[in-house]
Amino acid sequence: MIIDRAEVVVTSPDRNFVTLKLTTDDGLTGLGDATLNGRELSVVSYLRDHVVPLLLGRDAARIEDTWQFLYRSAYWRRGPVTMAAIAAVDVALWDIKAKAAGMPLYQLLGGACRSGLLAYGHASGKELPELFDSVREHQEQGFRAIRIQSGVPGLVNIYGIASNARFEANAGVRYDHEPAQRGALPAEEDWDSRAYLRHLPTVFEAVRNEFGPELPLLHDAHHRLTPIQAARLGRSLEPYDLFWLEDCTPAENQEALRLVRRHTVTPLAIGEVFNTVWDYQQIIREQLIDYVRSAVTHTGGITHLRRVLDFAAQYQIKSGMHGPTDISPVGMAAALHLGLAIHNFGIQEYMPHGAKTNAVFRQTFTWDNGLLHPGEQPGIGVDLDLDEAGKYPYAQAYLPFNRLADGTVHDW
Ligand code: GCO
Ligand code: MG
Repeated sequence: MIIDRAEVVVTSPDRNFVTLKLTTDDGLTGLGDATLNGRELSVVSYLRDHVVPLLLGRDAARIEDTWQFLYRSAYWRRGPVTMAAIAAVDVALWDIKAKAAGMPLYQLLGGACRSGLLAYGHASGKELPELFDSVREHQEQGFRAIRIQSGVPGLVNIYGIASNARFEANAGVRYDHEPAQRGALPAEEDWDSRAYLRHLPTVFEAVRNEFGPELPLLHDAHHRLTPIQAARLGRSLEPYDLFWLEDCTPAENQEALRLVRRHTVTPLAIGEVFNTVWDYQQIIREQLIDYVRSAVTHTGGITHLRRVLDFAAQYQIKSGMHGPTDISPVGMAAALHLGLAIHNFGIQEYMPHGAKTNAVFRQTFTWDNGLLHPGEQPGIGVDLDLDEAGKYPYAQAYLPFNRLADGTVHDW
């Protein structure tokens, strides 16, 4: 099992994806997702220019050693580009090892802890009727937990709201919410925290009145609030019994969450932009969160995210892995194997990909009665069709950014 080929494949079926494909001298192949939304080519360069030359000739069986070598020998540690590149290598090696063992990856990780993974989908609407329709559509698709994002009076373009117009202008595909847009410049969105804080509790009240008390509801504040605003939001949403409130503050200031926690019992989820266990050190040890949002793709792969989740488990903190459309089917498959095997699984975010993406990445996962399962094919269960991938060259795309009414740039 010597690595003798390493290819970095960039394809843009419905959006950009970066995939690492490793091939061993005995013909086994492994895939890893290295997609970093809006900054894809930096990871391509990191892999092609600096990592691929180090992989050729290495023993593919030595996953932990390769992880430590890539992390420690670079000297410049952590960061989204580095950790996405290491994640891609790590997942590709786990894929190869599981194929060599003739097992689906979750078996190699210790076997299933449950029959399937509870997943949540994204309902959104500018106004309540549109939002209610979106919730109903998700229930019809089988979702048993639903994220709620709503328009805010006075704001025109805001995070989390699906828009047909946007996708006609983009790839012609309507995802529930896909923020990155093709083009030479990032789109500008609007923000006003006071208007949002006034409006959101009324939305949750209306949704609870319409759909009853049982449906698990989630919400993403997308890093926009100050600690005291986040505390107020958490408290004002308590009557509506959220499954979680996500990214209430820009949590690279881990201490901010002490203040939020002091004021609210709404469960908190954080971490989709984190990439190592060090980003979680204080908030896990001090029990300032309830769910870890990191994706396998952005957190150093199966090897490192498992370490984060094992640390979290000591504090009854659960997984809530990031699963938007910018996590490729390869990254999603890795998440499903890990989620099935760990004891402290909480919930999996699930935004289905478009038809073109599914033709590039052929998958074995199943979606049944609100539960995801990675399937039984040896490895992670994804095959990359290089002919299909070749049809869709990279297209420049950016995530949007926010400005306040007076023109100040705000956290997006
Ligand atoms: C989520 C996320 C996404 C991100 C996107 C950025 O909770 O799913 O916040 O919507 O904005 O993944 O690339
Ligand atoms: Mg989020």
